[in-house]
Amino acid sequence: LTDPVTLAEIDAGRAAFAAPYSWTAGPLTPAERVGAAREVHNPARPSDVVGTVTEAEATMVEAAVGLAVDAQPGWSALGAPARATILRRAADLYEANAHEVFALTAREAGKTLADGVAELREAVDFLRYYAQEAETLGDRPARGVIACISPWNFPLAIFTGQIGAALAAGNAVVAKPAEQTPLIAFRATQLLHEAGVPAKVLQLLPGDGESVGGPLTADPRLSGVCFTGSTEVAKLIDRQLARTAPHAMLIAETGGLNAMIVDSTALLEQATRDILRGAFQSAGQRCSALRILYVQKDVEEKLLKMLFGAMETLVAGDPWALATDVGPVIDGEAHEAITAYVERMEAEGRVLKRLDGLAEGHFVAPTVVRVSGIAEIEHEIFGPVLHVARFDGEKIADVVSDINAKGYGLTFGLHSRIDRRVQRVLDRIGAGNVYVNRDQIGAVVGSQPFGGHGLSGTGPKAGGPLYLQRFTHEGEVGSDVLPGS
Ligand code: TXE
Repeated sequence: LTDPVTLAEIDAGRAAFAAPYSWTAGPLTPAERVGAAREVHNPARPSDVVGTVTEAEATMVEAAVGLAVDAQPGWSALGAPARATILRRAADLYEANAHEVFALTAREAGKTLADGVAELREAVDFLRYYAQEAETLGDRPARGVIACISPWNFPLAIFTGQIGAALAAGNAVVAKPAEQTPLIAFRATQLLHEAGVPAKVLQLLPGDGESVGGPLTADPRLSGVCFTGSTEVAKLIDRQLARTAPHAMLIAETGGLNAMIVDSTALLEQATRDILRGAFQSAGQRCSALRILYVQKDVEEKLLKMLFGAMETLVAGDPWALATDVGPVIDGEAHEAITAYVERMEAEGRVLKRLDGLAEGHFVAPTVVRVSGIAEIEHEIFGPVLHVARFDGEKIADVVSDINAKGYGLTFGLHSRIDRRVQRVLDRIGAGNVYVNRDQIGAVVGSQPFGGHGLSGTGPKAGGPLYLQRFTHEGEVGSDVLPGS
C-alpha cells in the first residue's frame, strides 16, 4: 500500500461494496436519454451484478456535443484560478469518498485494494497537478470541446487525468468511459459535478466503442480527442479526425511490448522483485507492464529459479481481500483470449512456469513463457504473462535494436551495475519511460510524466507540463502522427 488505509475506511468500503449502482444523471432531458440498460458484472465473481447502466445512443452523442459547445465559453471565461479551485475541490471530494472508490475499483474492475489506493492517489494527483499547471499557464484560449475516451484498466486515474487536463485548460468535455467500467466513471463524474463543474461542461456518455465512441469521434464540432486504449482504435480515430475534424488535436496513449534487460552484474534479488511487480501487478493489465525479460545467459538459471520461487508466494483471488496480490482479468473475453494464448504456448512446449488457476471468476494464473526474442511475440498480451529470452553479454546492442525494431516505445527497464553499459543502452533505446535498477511501474504525476512514441502513442506525456498546453491553442507541441494510420 502506498498510503495507510484505516479500518474505518475498509468497513465503509465494505458497505459501499455491496450497494447497487445505477446510472441516470446528465444534463440531457429524459426524452433525450435513450439507450439500452446494461448490467455490469464483477470480474472476480461474474454472477455478482455491480449495477446497471443506461447506455447512450448516437442521437444522445449529437445532443451532448451541442450542449458542450454552448457551455464551453462560459467555463473558459471563469478563468484559470476559478477552474483550478473547482478541480482542487474535486480532488478533496475524491479523497473524502476514498472507501467507495476502493470498493468500486475492486468490484467493477477487479482491482486489488493496493491497486485501488494507487489509482485514487494518481487521480487526485492529476487533478491537483493540472489545477496548478492551469494557474501557471494563465488564461490561454482553450480549444473547445474535447472527447475523452478512456480504458478500463485505470478506470479512475486515466479517466480523471484526461478530463482534468481538458477542463483545467478551459475546454468542455464529452467523456466516454470503457464499457467495462462505467460505474466508476459515473461516480467520478458525480464528484466533479459536486465540486462545481457544470453538468453541460462535463458530460458522460457510457456505451461501447462503435455505437458511442464512433459517432462521438466523427462529430465535426470536436476540437480534440484524448484517447487511451489499443493502437488499432487510436489509428481509427486518427483517420476519422482527418476526415471530419482535421483541425482537431489527438492525444493517443496506447499499448506497448515493454522489455527489461537483466545482465550478469545485476542485483538479482532486486531484479526478481521488480520483475514480479512489473509483470504481474494488476494482473499484467497495465500499459507499462513488463512483457519480455531478456536475461544474460550466465545468470539465467539463477534468476529464473528466484523468480519462480517468488511467484509461488503470489496470492490470487478476491481483490477485496487484503492478502490478494493478483486479481482477475477484466472480463470473459479477455480471459478467453489470454487463456487461448497460454494454451497455445503450452502446446508448443514453451511454458516454463504456470501457477494454479482458480475455478471461479475471470482469473488467469501468472505464467512465464520461453521465446527467443521480441520478434516472436505477435502482439501485446494484456494479462499476467511474461516472456523470457536469453542473451549473450556481447549481443546486448542487438537486443536493444530488436526491441526498437518492434516499433513500440512505452516503458523499458534495465538492471545492471556497469555504468558505461547503462549509458550505452539508454542512448539507444526508444522508449518513453525508462527505469534503471528499479521497478517498471507507470507514472509519477508531476515528476515522472508518462507516455510513449511509435506505436505506443502520440502527444506529450501525461502528468508533465507540456500535456496541459496541448489542450490550449498555443500547445501545438508533440503533434506527431501514429505510424500506419
Ligand atoms: O481497447 P479499446 P480494449 C490494449 C491492450 C488490450 C487491447 C484491447 O492490448 O488487450 O488494447 O483492449 C473505446 N471509436 N489496451 O478492447 O477497444 C472503447 O469503448 C471510439 C491498452 O479495451 O481500444 C474504450 O472506451 N472509441 C491500454 C476505449 O476505446 C472506441 C488500455 C479503449 O478500448 C472505438 C486498454 C471506436 N471505434 C487497452 N472502439 C493502455 N494503454 O493502457 C473502442 N473504443
